[in-house]
Amino acid sequence: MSNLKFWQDAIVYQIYPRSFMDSNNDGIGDIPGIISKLDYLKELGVDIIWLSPVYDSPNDDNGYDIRDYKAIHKDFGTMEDMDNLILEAKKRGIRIIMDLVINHTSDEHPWFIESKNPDSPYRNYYYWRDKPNNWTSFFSGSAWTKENDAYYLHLFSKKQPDLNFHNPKVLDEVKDIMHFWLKKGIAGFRCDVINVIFKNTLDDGKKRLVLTGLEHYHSTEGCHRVLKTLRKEVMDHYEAFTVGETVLVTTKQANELILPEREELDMVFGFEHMETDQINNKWFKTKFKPKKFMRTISRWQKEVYWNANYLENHDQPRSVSRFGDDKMYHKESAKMLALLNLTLKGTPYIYEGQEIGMTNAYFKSIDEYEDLESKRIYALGKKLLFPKWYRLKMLRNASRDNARQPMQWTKTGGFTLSTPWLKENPNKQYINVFDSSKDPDSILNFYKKLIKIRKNDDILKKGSFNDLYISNAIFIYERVYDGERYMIVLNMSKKIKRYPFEIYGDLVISNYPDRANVLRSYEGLMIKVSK
Ligand code: ISL
Ligand code: CA
Repeated sequence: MSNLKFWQDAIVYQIYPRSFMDSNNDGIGDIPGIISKLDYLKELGVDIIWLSPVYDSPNDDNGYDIRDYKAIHKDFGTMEDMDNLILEAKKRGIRIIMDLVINHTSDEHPWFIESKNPDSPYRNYYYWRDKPNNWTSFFSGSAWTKENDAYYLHLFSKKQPDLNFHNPKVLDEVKDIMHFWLKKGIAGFRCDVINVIFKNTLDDGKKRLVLTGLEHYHSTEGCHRVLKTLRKEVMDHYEAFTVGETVLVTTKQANELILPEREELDMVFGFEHMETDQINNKWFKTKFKPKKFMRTISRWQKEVYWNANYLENHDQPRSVSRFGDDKMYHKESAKMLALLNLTLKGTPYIYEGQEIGMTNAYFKSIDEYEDLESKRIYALGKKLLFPKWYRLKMLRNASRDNARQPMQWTKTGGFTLSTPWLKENPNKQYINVFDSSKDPDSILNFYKKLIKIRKNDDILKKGSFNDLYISNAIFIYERVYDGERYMIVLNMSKKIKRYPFEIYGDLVISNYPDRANVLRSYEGLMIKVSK
């Protein structure tokens, strides 16, 4: 691989607009707020911003329930603000990709409102049936809700009815929406739950602990057909790319979506590495087992054509709390994870706040949570007679609100002057951008250094990946390009470990001030190995 596409040669930064920066002090992050922080992102080394949804929405699922695909939510600003963001970002050499949520709309979308009438031409935009099947929703409970005399399908909340991609008109609408945004100069889309958009049949599914019905809509041929059409009729006309959010895919299924000759998507977010600390589903977390995690990452590195490498997003707990130690080894482990994130083969994605080591929320009461999924699981747990302390523990470990607390800009928060929509983390006192930028030893400055190294480095950008050693704590891999070689050595535990073999070479970067003959707690280093 010699010439990289722009999206292969980029650092992507995900912004969750509600939580990033509030410019008008209503407690909700907004687009002018993002604009005010573009210089910060530029300095960090960001090339592409992925914006979680900013479209008009009743906010049942914080914007993943869209009421109007061509309008900006008033909380976030206006279309003029959005145009301005695209422009201001461009001035700084930063491109923007948007979230494309097409598996479902909001139940307040005019199409859905129309579709409630059985005679409407919009009826067939959704799945309306006389009787529900046995499918269950991603947010637990039945995937069907009754409205008047019929039921409609929703794989997510009942305010997120699924669109019917058997109807060619739906596909036309989607094309039109994509053209609308691409013409404005955005550089592509992150495609929400894209591998479940096409339902083969609405037959009952085989009973599963979670997601009964999955086999009827996961990675279907119909989905591949839709993606090929969107690629050919839309994406190919712009300098733009797509990254699919693809739940429950194997490496084989990932390749079937992204191999260049397939002409579908450009890369996908896999979930397998995010599922290595759970039993069955994310609410039942096990202790973090580095070995399983590293093996999974390694397999994706070796088998998938081009990876979208991420450790966090707006649905996942904070990585330093989950895979590191956010107390004793906060700095060390956050930096070690940065090394992992930024030295793998593929496009690195950084989630807002990850670069300063923001941690999980550690809320103590259900009233502090905002996320619909958290509230539903809490209520379901109650029905199942799970004790309260246990339900709170489930949320503490896995709630999506862990990632959604306001960005910590200063000691006092710096996100808003009024009450933020979701409680800020009191650790903003010492985990914040302002202090981090002044401390040469901070996580933030480590990210900056590492990003700078990566930007000018063909080994990291183009080199092959081989794992050399994986144990219960240690991950050693090499990146090789044109006869040159890096070894990346990570201790993913707090235990002090012996090197499994000697490594000679020059230290390029590490999270400790010097090299020792053992691997210290959460030590991570990259060594250029002599020829
Ligand atoms: O976090 C999850 C639920 O436990 C995931 O399964 C998540 O729902 C799944 O990855 C799909 O996520 C995407 O689509 C959802 C939206 O709520 C998420 O925020 C989005 O990332 C529905 O649009
Ligand atoms: Ca605001």
